[in-house]
Amino acid sequence: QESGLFSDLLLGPLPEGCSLLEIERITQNILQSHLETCQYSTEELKRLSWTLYAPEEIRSFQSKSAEAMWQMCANHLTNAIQYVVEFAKRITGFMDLCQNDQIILLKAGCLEVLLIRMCRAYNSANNTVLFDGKFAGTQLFKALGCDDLVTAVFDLARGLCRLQLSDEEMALFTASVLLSPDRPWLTDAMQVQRLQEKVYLALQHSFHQSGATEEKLTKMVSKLPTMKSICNLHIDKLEFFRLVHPETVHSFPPLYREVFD
Ligand code: CLR
Repeated sequence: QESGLFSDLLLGPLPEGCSLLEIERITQNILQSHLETCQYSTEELKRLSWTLYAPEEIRSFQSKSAEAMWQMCANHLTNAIQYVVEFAKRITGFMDLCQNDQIILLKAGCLEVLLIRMCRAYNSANNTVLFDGKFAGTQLFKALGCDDLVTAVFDLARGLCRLQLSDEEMALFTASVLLSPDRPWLTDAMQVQRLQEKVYLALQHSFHQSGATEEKLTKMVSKLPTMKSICNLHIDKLEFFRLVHPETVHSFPPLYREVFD
């Protein structure tokens, strides 16, 4: 475990006005916000994790129309996005941003946050994820006609799962992803950057305290490009689906359309 004066020196000075006390306050605020808005408690997920779909149920999902399956997934994603919005609102400092910037950060970051959160609801022992009350493998989503996207999402979940993030690490990581100052069209990117720096320090601090190595943080950060490409692939798939079924996309939840369409 690396700790003490050398690692403090390597981490560099804390930004102005960011004492250890403040870092601890930020950590508690973000951890609590995460726990209150993560949709399923760890115990609930554990209890559900062996509730699998039966073969005939899987077949019935597979024989749904693409429209019906897209609609169902869009509904579930929209529901999950609402929890991410609630998470953001509870982060100290987020509500101090202008409304324009709040919306930009949420639109740009909510799917990435969901992809990170997904690993809580993912079982790597059998490559399944919680979907509509039971655990489902990739084949259940066949009717979407997006096998490459679905496989990429599951692969990412498996990779993130391997890191065995604690709730505190996940809370701080999702918050720092949400508070990315490089999103296009931000009015006050500096204000976002100051917030993100503090969250990132809290994340580093959390790693040092738990005895985790810098390598874990590096691995987490190295997943970001994959997440970005999954977000882009999702936009592409939606665009193509809209060409074929414009009326279905029209009936997707307004929040889903506002974020992705
Ligand atoms: C992510 C973590 C959230 C709860 C949640 C809700 C909906 C789930 C999502 C999680 C994981 C990914 C998911 C999604 C519904 C459909 C989607 C299973 C568990 C799959 C990968 C299909 C995406 C297809 C697109 C074309 C819409 O707290």
